[in-house]
Amino acid sequence: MGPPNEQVPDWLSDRLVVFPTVVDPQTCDRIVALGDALPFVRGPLHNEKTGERYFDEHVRVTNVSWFHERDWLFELMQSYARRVNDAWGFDLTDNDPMQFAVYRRGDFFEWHKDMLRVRRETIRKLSVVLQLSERASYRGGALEFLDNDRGVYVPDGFAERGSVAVFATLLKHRVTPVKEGERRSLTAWFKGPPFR
Ligand SMILES: O=C(O)CCC(=O)C(=O)O
Repeated sequence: MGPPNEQVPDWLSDRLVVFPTVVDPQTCDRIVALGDALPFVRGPLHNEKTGERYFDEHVRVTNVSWFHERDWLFELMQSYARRVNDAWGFDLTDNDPMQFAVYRRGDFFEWHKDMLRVRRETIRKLSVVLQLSERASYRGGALEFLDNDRGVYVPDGFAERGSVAVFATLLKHRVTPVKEGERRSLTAWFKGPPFR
């Protein structure tokens, strides 16, 4: 296990922090068992301007289930948001349900931002993603980030099971198609009043 953000380049480190292999395998197993037991639905998309849900198989193919409780799992995810936010200082007052995602062979999620432009009381400001699958158990399925000037960054450390990525919701990211095996992840979003 390395220190957080060892590998993230300077130009991205104000929008992305990676904590390599911080969640132990037993906890990952427990989360997978809980997530797999929940009802799955097709992973939705949201219209950036209206917030309306829609589906587009050219942009996203994944099945997801939802954790609604503010329990130990929420607190685990929140602890990483807090560690990063001590430095970033976003006003965080709220959260969305947490998303447990399963990417099977051929599944993917194209470039997108988690922050919508819809005016609401609270907006998503921080995304926290936990990698739940062993690196060797699937091929493809990489979480990648895009900066319009600098190009694509793939945090290699995040591919290890138990790794956590925390990023600003304006940062474009994608999950490349899974070529073999299955990949599972858990995502939490932390929200606060719109930026002024
Ligand atoms: O599964 C992941 O690694 C990321 C999921 C994601 O990008 C999202 O749900 O917005």
